[in-house]
Amino acid sequence: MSTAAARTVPLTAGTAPSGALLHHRALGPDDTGIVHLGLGNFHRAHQAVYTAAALAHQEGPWGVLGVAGRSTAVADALRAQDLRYTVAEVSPDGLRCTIPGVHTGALVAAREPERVQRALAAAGTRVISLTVTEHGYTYSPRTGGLDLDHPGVRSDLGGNRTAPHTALGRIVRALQQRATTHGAPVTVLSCDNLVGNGNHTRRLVEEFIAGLPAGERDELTAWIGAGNVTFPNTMVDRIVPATTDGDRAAVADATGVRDEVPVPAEPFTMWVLDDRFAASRPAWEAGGALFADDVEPYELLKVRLLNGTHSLIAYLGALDGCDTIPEATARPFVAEAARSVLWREYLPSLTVPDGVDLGTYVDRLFTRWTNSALGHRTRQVGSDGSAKLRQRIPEPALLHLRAGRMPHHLALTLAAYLCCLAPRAGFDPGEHAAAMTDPARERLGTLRARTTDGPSFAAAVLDDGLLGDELAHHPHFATRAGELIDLIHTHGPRTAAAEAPKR
Ligand code: CS2
Repeated sequence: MSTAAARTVPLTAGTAPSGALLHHRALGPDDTGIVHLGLGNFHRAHQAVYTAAALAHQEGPWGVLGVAGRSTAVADALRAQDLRYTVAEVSPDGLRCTIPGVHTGALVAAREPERVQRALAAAGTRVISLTVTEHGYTYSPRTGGLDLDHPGVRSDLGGNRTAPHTALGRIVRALQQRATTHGAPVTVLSCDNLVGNGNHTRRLVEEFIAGLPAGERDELTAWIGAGNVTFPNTMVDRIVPATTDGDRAAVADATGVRDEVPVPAEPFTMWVLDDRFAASRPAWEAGGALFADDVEPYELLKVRLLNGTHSLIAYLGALDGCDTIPEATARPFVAEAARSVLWREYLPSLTVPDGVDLGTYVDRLFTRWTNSALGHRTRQVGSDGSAKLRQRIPEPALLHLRAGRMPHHLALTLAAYLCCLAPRAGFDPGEHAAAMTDPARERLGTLRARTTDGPSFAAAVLDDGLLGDELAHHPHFATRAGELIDLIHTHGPRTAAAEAPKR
């Protein structure tokens, strides 16, 4: 639990950002050892910073080639800036600007797919890492397995080798290329908030391979099975909002240089990994990364206590008119609901890892959520709930339901999500809920239109597989969520939250 060592840029205009470079040797394309899928803010304020600390500690072939999926904006801006950008650590004490300086290229998969595939398959690439968000794994919420109905998956399995549309397709085609050419081993490193993210990625890769023609399938399966590819589990943590014009201006003020793509981030950062690398790795521990024998307890702690509670804060806050997470957490009814879901419903579903002091961890979560200088928005955390909630709600909810207890605040999380995304006619969830993006929005609207009240809507959503198969077999959970939906519609989120039993 630490931040990478870095210099602090004084908050005076005119300071050259090069004064804050975390890693000093200029890297070129030949230094690429990591190809990272997902060039978003999280990667640039997390793995890139740890890699910079590792390289500052010990030189090695660990430059990062960043690959955006479709969006060209970040990649083009980075190219125009010599692949440099600022990480602006935002806290109530001010701004601390650093430049990781670890990227060796920035590509866009949809625009230059051959270059991306070549890089993924290159013998010098020893790690393929990913931050493609929960949604980017193209898995079916119902089964947890590969979504064979996804148009991108269908196309990628249907022989689209050179320009795959999905992250899974890109990885599998590259593994095939590696297996049939140089055979150099590689680590596939998921850095997304999926429980058992390495195991889950491995399962999806295997399911993708199972869809290939027999000859290709068997050869690749044998090569992977021989230990040439590993899929370590990781727990990643750092709150990283989207960049605003205000961030660009603040960074320009602090450093004297205009950066089009700075990344605001909280000071806190944490990374816990399985040390199962097929072809070595950077010395990320130099940046504070922790290598543990069993990462799962850390993942559950983080995905449930932080991410799960975060979702409830975002949906209740948005429904109550809050633009930001700090604003929402400052509302007593939201903080109360957050404490209840965290202590009473998420916590009993996990084992706290040795060495983590729970009280300190939870206090720190609330401090992080109330970092108002950061301006993390409810619409950001609330977006893609259909992929996120599948990771957060079902297992803890089932644990309580099987023990004969109703997890009211997990039901409230689902209810608030559904009111944000598919409100009943005549109910205005507000601009922040309206701005949430979610691939399931249309589907939820259709289900809402087919049903008459909250309980029948919630039941239809669960039957549809939003939270997996099993929760649909507990109809009283849908009924409880549905009652809370109706309460939100008639009396608002405060009344609904007050209805749920207090801690
Ligand atoms: C958030 C996460 O958007 C979300 O769902 O809960 O992005 C959260 O900020 C990070 O996981 C913190 O590490």
